[in-house]
Amino acid sequence: MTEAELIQIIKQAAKDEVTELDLSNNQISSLPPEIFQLTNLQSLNIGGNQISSLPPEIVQLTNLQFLYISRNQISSLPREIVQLTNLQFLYISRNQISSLPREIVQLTNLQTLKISGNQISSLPPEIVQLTNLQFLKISGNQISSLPPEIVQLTNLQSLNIGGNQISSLPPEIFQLTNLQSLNIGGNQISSLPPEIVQLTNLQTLDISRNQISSLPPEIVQLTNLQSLDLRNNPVPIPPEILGPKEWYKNPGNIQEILDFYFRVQDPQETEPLYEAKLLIIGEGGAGKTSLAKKIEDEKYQLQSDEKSTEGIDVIQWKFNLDHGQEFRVNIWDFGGQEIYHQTHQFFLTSRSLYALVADDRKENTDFYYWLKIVELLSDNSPVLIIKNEKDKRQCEVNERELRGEFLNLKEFLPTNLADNRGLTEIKNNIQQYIKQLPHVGEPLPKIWVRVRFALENNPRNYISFTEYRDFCKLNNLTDSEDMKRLSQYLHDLGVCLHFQKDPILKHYVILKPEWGTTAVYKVLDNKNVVKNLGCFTQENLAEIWEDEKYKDMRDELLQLMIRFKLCYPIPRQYIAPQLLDINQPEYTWNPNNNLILRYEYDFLPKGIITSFIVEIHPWIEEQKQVWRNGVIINKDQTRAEIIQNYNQKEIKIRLAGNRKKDLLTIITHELEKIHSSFERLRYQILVPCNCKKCIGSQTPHTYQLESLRKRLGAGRYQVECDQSYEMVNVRRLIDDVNLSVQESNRELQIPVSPLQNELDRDKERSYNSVNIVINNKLESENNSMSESYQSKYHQTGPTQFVDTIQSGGNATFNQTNYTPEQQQKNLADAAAEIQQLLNQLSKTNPTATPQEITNTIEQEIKSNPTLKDRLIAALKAGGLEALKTIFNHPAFTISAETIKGFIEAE
Ligand SMILES: Nc1nc2c(ncn2[C@@H]2O[C@H](COP(=O)(O)OP(=O)(O)O)[C@@H](O)[C@H]2O)c(=O)[nH]1
Ligand SMILES: [Mg+2]
Repeated sequence: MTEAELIQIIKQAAKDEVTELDLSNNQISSLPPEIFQLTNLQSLNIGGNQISSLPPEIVQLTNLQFLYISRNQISSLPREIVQLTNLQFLYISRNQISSLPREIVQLTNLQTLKISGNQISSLPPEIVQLTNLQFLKISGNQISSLPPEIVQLTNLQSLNIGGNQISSLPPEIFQLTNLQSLNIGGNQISSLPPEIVQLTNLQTLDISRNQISSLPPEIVQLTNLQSLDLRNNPVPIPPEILGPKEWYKNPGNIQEILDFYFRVQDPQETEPLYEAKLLIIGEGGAGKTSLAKKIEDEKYQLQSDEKSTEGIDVIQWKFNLDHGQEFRVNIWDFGGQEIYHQTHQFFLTSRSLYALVADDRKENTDFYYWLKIVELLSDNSPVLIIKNEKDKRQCEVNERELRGEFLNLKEFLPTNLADNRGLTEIKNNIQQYIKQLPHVGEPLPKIWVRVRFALENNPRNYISFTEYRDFCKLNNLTDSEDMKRLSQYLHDLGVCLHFQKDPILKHYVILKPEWGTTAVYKVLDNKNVVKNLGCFTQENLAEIWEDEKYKDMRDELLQLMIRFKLCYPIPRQYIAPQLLDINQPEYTWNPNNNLILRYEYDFLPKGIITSFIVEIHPWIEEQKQVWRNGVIINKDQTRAEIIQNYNQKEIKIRLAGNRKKDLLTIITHELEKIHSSFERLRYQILVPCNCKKCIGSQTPHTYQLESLRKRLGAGRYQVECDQSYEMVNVRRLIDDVNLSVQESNRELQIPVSPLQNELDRDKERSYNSVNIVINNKLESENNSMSESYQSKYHQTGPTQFVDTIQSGGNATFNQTNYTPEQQQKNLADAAAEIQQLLNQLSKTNPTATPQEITNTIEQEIKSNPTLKDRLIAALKAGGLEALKTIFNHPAFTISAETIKGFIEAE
């Protein structure tokens, strides 16, 4: 905004005698004196500008109640500000203020004071006299202690002192009984005093990023507490339970956190689990299988024609710890084929030890790839490099260079497996490093360990969830929530597979993950499937999985493939995109008026484009324009071309047609979902220039999205094009590609676009068309009425509708589109929509109260006439029982009676 424009606005405001003025985010660097004549102002927002000082004349705005000056460059407040005694809300966050004037005490009406992100090292003691304060936020400063007098702020409801240098809390703080929210994350607090119990109104407590190693038992008495963030503290609670690593996501379920913690506090109740994974990786033929076998048994004879490993083999190796306890190592031996790379993200887990076997006979092309992928997926787990010198040949590895780049590289160990040279050293090192893995040996509930032991000694490849429940009961684990928690924990540890959210797979606990993966890879390794460029049929599967151990589980194995994003259905067959033709098919493309976006990766793991193809498959042009490195999608007269160039480490997107922006949003959303499964994936999004010269060009100048955002954040609203030297508007560049939402917020956003819903529905429909009929055994396993009712409708996806054919226990596949009675379809469709809504809720707001959930559903019913009609139909056909089925969700309990009330009211 130019100075003249600003003065114009102020003049107008004076004329209109406005009481509110919003001048935020306008690149204003100083306030013109005219503004201080707007004495009617009650609210002034000048946030997000480049104002470096606030003139004393501000005092003239005596009616101000709300003053927002956050995100400027103000280094000190004028003393006069304290005369604005009508102020109730004062926001001065993210400036460069190093101290507050003592006289601030005069602002006796202040209710909200936010001064986070400044350089304040101590609070004036007088602040405690602001007894009307309800919200106080002083996070991100350099405060090392709070005055005991803080107790006087009796009206405080929310106190945020996160990100300071506070090492202990004054006991007086616990007398602030009106506190509902307390954030002390990111300090140096090492204990939480029992007095916390006095904060009976507390709803949210954030103590993440501190040094807390124990919790006072009293904390369970805080019955209003709904959210407890303990992430990044040395507490003996597995990170899976504490919650997702991303700070901006909600922490884990508080009940689970407290349950777990207090159970493990009782030594009678716990036992350490000494168990961890060793993953052996490297190229085919490097000697991985030989190494695994040699670790297990030194006398193992090398095989001259060792058949190369299919899928994954898991071998157990046990050794004794110093205090006699047995340590169990699960050695995972990976087949080296490239085709397996796509499932790595499911198995290369953190909290594991890695052994990368190097063999210098051939060029180690994949060597670097492996190190990168471990770095990417496994949260800096330690890696040992085993230099397999096969006889006397030297294995050259550039140690120094690799150590410089990969900080998780621990040791380089030479060996010759033929005569066991170096083997003892390797085993010693494995023991050393595996013992030190985080969370190894931490106490676990005794019953968990017992169930784990029982499962481990079960020779079967998989058991049904009902059998799993029986196992648990047999071992005194009776709480059904706890059963699920344990299977989740074991799944996270990589001990077994249990996809709790998958409508088919949730019915099984796969005790031997290698059984599942080997089966899956049998398909991808199959000669016919390879010859047919990834295309296969039910008949092929029946043949590939004819073995006894797979026969009864074909549906589930196929579902596992879909879960792993290894294939997608098209009418009468399936496509595994990794095996598609490498050559780009012929197609026409109109280069006029394209929207272009590029992803540039620091390191591009394999499998991103093929996963993307699976995700977007319903919209593939004629189900034909797809190849191993790219795809054309066609939706509502809009086409998009998405091509991966592996060597350039980039994915290029071009769109043509009417709804380019909408379609691009879907594409970026799907890509980002895939990216988020790689913990440390780094990439740039390149946004095309829209200046006169670049617009419509196939080779426009591009800007990094991230630097555009930074630019905006720093209040720079224009940027020069490198090709035309024209100045272009930064915000418009970002808006052009629909990426205006902050990266970190994108996750939190529910993708509400109708187009996204359409894709999700089309996907479900596509999986439905497979029309898998689950074995009858499933039906008999579900003992509760509503669950078995539900399983009919939820088999391959949340929107599944299946026409159940009693097929004598065998899986039958039926290619016809479903044509059952309309009533049932209504029920299935309504269930699908509701499940989707609930899944979304469970992700975005896992701690939603029952009231919040019902409100959301009520709104959805009101605003979605189709859903309403379906629900009415379902209610008519199936009564309350039908509603119970529809609203059955693992994360939430919803009262069907209440829902019935809504529907009837509508
Ligand atoms: N002479 C010799 N042969 C080895 C050594 N390590 C592995 N081999 C042989 O190399 C071949 C491939 O080994 P294997 O363990 O199957 O490799 P993988 O594909 O990485 O699992 C087999 O024939 C092994 O017997 C070694 O140290 N010395
Ligand atoms: Mg092998």
